[in-house]
Amino acid sequence: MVRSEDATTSSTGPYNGGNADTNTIKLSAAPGGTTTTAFSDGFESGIGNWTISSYGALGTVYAHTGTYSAWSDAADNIACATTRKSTLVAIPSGAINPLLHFWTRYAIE
Ligand SMILES: [Ca+2]
Repeated sequence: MVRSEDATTSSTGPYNGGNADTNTIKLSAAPGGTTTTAFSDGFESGIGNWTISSYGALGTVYAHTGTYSAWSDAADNIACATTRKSTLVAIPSGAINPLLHFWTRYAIE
């Protein structure tokens, strides 16, 4: 519901004491279609879905949800430590606007 209020200050409008319109029409809508999650992993069941290079492991520090998170460290003189999904994630055919969401934390020195 949207209500407007004029610039008068001697009435009862909630914003500035103006004259508020009497609109009481309420509209609502919900998104159509369905949302399909092709893959989700918060590491609560381990790191079996992932290939973690040297200097990485399952941990309990900085979990975004639950107890566990995965981490990969960058020790001195290591070009790149990675945490990689071991198998491809299949995007359902006909998917519209597929999205990738992930949480990450960096500590850069
Ligand atoms: Ca987690």
